[in-house]
Amino acid sequence: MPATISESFIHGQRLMLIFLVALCIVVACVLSTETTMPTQNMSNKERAELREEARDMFYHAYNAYMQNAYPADELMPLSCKGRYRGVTPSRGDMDDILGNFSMTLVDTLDTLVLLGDFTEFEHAVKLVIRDVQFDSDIIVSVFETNIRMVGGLLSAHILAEYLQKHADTMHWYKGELLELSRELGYRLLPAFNTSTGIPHARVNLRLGMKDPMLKKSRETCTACAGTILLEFAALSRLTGDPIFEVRAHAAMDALWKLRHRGSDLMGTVLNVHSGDWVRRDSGVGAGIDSYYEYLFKSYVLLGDDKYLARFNRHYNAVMKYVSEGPMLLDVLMHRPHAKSKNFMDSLLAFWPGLQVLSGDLKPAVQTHEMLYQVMQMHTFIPEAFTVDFQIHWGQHPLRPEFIESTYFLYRATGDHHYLQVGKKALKTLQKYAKVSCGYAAVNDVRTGKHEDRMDSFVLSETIKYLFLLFSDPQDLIINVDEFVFTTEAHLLPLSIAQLGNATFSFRQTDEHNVLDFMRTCPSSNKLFPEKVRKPLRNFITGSCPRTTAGKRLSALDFQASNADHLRAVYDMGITMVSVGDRSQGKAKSHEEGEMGLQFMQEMLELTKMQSINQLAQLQAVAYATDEKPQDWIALMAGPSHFGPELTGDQFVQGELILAKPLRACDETLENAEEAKGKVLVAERGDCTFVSKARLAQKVGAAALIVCDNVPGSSGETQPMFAMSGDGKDDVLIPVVFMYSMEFGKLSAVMQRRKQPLRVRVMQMVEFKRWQLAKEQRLNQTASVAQKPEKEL
Ligand code: DMJ
Repeated sequence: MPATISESFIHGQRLMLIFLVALCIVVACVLSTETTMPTQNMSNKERAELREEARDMFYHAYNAYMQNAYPADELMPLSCKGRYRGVTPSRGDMDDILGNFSMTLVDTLDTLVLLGDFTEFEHAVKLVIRDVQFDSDIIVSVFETNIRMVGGLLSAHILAEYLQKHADTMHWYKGELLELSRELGYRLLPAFNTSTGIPHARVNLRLGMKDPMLKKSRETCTACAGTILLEFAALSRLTGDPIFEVRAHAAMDALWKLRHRGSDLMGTVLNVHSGDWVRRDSGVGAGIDSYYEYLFKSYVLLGDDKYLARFNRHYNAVMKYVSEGPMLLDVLMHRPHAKSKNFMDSLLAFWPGLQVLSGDLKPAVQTHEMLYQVMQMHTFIPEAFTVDFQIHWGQHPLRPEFIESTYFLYRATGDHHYLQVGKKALKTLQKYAKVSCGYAAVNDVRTGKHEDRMDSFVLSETIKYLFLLFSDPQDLIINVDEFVFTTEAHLLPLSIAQLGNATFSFRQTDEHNVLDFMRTCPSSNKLFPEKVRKPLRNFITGSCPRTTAGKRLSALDFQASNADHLRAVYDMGITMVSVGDRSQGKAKSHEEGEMGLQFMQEMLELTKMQSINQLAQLQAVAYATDEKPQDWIALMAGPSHFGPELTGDQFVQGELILAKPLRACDETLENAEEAKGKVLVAERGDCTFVSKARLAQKVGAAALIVCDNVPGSSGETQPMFAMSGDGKDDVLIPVVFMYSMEFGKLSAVMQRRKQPLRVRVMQMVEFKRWQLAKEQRLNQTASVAQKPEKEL
């Protein structure tokens, strides 16, 4: 039976009700029983063995690189040779990380010190000084060159001086690595000559921006522009040349101005000249991740309060709009109530680690747990996965983010669960990624097929975090709590702040508002700045204020942007999750559990109002059957961020036709002629939503419906989302998305009919209004005729 609009709307309400009732049951259960999760403790012996196994992993990969690839940037572990820019076949944009500057060795230097291998460190530093040069006619990524090369050189310089002082070694060293990093910094600077101060994404190491290939350079990502400050501030403070820090602060200031003033969210891609957003999707993963990380860590490293205030503003926004229970789903910065994607990317796995550092432990634990489930399900965390943990993109380049978060969670909690998680990650790498010549990326986690690729972060981050996880801090050669880890896990000492900053005077800015501190966790001014910048673990324990019993939070007062409210709600045993989510909250105490029940009651009331909002975003694909041609039935569909928005009484009506081939990714369609003026259906996959839309438009279709390619998916059980575009404004036909179950209904009707099926694409709320108006008209007619009321 096809669901009518009222049915599906009511069904949606019912699901919400079931969800809320289920939560109430969860709350009720914890009022009577206290459940504990058994954690298998790990013996010191086993932990030490795992540490040694991590060390062996390091040398297996490092020796493979040094013996078969050096001085290349990367090792190709399957062909067991080096990857050189311009020599090895190009992989397109991906190769922008390569500058023929021995990237893997530079990126790895500080790991050698952490492992206590001073001999090899000294040897490697000598090699870098002898071999690495930057005067190449090569275009590189500013972001990657900064985090891997500048960061690697700086960290190695700092540690070389540290060893001179504390280990009585390397007395020959005279700051050559710092000189190299200064030179590289100068080569990156031309990228900052933009009207906004936000750097270009790429620069030519020799020609700066004068390379003709860079003439059209316009777009960069938020993370690309916002992940410069730690390295550039260190560079300025160590060399005494303020230019680097000045430029990096200016870029951060310019980015901050581009936030959406209503939501406090940022997009992911922008135009460096105009400051216009090109992609307004906003999450915590790809394209934006380390921007948030650098706001927080810039505060920790430099002690400048404005970065904490900014971080807090964004953090509140993320927790309000992006975070849904353990999930983190992109929204649009200017329409934050609409999800813009129904999948998450693996880069967001760094977020729990950042939450730990900022003191918000509970959501960190939850998201980490969700990621662990994904990992257990697919062996590795795939590059992208859906809300029901299906694979969206199956690649896995041995990324560090999940292990990084595991490390910080272990340091914060001491919970051996995280050691077990780390063990699982380590053994998985050994079993599925280790090859005779290093560690190979996984091309698809479903097949386990390898790729001829070992990114430099495997040595500089993935294995480093594993080694740290299984090491006792007191056994390490340096006190890691005196350092900030950059996004590439390079170590920058907190003492850098004491070197002073010649670049700007400290000032109170309007955005530096006491409220920003109070609304977030940690929330006490007293904690800052000394304790934050001391041992990291000290500012995690007990730093978050909790709503005290007695001051009950009512659902009407509840604001999802208020971190204290969120925590109070968690403490009542309520986890804010989407329908279908498996996680659950656990009340802190009996009283708080009761408050949770009351809160849920109020939420039921508010839900009615929220449904109205959700309905406004929804699109409809409506049709009438042969049997009842007057009775239109609407199936729910999702909107797109490209193409015209159908509002008010606007709609597009036409015959339904399936694209041939169904994916509609080719130059044209086999049935292009037939598709003219009709509502075309194309299946999701193989190419972007917007390219299908362009093809539909090209063949003259009146509208496009993209149907999902995941069997069994439905808007009744998973959040509807809006399809992302690519920032261009050239699609002029409406485009909507239907999950498989809803489209299945349409396709069944289509197949039953002998005649073509005509559909109407419109806003769901308008459909609802249209139906109500029809009902009212019929009612009036019925009452005028004084006939008994009939079901319509
Ligand atoms: C690393 O180069 C850095 O951690 C960066 O911030 C994100 N991507 C990779 C690892 O996945």
